[in-house]
Amino acid sequence: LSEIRGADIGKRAAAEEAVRLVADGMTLGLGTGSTVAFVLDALARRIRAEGLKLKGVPTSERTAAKAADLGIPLTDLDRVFELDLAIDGADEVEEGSLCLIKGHGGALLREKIVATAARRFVVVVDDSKIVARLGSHMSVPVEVVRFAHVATARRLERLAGPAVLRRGQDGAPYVTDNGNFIYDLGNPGVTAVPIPDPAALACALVRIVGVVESGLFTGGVERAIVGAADGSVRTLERLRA
Ligand code: A5P
Repeated sequence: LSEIRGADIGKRAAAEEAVRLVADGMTLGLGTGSTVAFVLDALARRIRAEGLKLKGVPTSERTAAKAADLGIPLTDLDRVFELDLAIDGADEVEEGSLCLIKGHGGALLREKIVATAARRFVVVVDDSKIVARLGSHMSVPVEVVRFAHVATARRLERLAGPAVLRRGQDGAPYVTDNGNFIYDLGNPGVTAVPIPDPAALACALVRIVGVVESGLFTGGVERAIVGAADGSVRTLERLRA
């Protein structure tokens, strides 16, 4: 198995396990990313096979488009205020606390709003995403309003080290579904400094004027379903805050 294929097998295995938690009549938060794409496929299969009546709230335009293509009925949080279950991917999952880094797919703000509206929040990942300490491999995405974003980035740098404006493949700044920019904080590929207190950093980040939200998710994850390259699945529970 190539490495990429192995990760895909793990993602699909985790996704299919998570979709077993879905019951008829549920309202669902639908995350964003390649692992969630497998969730949507599995959900569509269950809708077709079992005639489940479900409604999903997508966390991105990308997820909304794929769900609509697959025939998954959609709604929004202006109509449904509380969701039974949200399923989403992550970029890093800290073992024990189940704190997350999210947003490398650019959807962190809607993902956090949807996760917060859900009674149960389940994360699906392949095993490469599990770390002992958050920030071991990945930078922390922060969504920032465009107005005065360079000044906001300076404040981010004073708090947390290098802040790099995310760019698309065309070299232009990446713009989120909400019309904002993203700065990626820290340089884990080079410095790999784990975050000592993710909850404290998350609070400090959103106190900076101009910051909309950070990709640090601290608390609220019920379980992480982790798929391996051999197709096996294990479940991590939260052991500490
Ligand atoms: C989207 O903004 C992210 O939070 C995704 O959940 C994350 O990037 C995981 O994506 P993959 O499932 O593609 O790894």
